[in-house]
Amino acid sequence: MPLQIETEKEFDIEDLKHDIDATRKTDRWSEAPADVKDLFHQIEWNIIDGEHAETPSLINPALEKDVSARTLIAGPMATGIAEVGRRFKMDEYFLPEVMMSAKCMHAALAILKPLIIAEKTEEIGTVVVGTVQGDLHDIGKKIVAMMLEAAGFTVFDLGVTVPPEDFIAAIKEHKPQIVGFSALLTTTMNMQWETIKAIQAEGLREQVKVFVGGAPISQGWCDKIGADAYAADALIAVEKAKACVQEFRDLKGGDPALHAAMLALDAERMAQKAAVAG
Ligand code: B1M
Repeated sequence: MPLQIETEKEFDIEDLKHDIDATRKTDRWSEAPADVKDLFHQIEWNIIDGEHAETPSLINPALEKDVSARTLIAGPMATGIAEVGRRFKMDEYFLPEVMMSAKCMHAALAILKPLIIAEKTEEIGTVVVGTVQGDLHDIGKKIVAMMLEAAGFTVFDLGVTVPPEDFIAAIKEHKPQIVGFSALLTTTMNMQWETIKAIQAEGLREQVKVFVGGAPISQGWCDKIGADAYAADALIAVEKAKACVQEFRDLKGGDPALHAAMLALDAERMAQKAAVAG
């Protein structure tokens, strides 16, 4: 069976045509009190409009109304940045607008991070995370890192565009049970695999469990590259990380057949490269 390498999750083009206003009819915050609902709409639009200087003046009042940091992240912040992504994909937004929206997300996360981390009550393990080499996206990885910390992990966040050798150095230095790679681009997801191979070549693969995540990543990709766990979002990452430290040996390192096919494909690619190089 030929190996299918997925490059992107499927989008329905009809869905992408709909502005967030169209979904307003469904009244997404219907369970919230009217004043909170209004704030949620403002936070969502603050992110879509990229008005980062105003972000704290919306986040703080929401917290004062006893809205939790987690609700803000999973609610209006998530829907706001998702709409930015949709507009970018439909060429309604360009890079400068996306950068302004990312600044709003960072401004909000700076306020929310200490509140999330204050939830930490126990010490259950160590995790090293980073966004793989070539990739600058870090909003989702920061959320994953702070949720892991709240759950009791000590987290070493290596930042963005992290080369394999930096992951290797961090594994040697911090001796984590888990190392996590985030990738948001179809062009950088392969760096997750390159990093696993580098860790393996260094003789460290047996010492760590490898977690992968990011918008284009899937369980199928995780299985092919021989990673141990895929998490679609921060909460799943936390659940799997907790299970991992409790049942360390049970995570499986991908699907053996798919991984073997991937290795064969890689060997073929390397042979072709070598032939071209002379
Ligand atoms: Co970029 N970008 N971007 N961008 N950007 C995407 C990813 C894109 C899908 C937009 C689109 O076309 N709709 C598209 C990728 C398309 C593709 O690869 N097929 C894209 C592109 C093309 C680009 C550039 C190439 C644009 C250009 O230059 N022409 C460029 C690349 C730069 C680079 O990295 N080398 C670029 C740049 C940027 C900005 C710098 C402007 C900015 C990033 C700022 C920053 O992060 N500091 C940006 C942004 C903001 C986005 C979108 C709009 C939003 C990403 C985001 O923060 N989402 C994004 C659109 C989208 O994703 N739909 C897009 C919110 C966040 C909470 O979700 O990151 O998915 P996410 O994280 C989730 C899960 O994925 C998971 O948990 C998180 C929380 O629930 N998760 C993990 C993530 N990491 C995990 C790790 C784990 C486990 C779970 O374990 C280790």
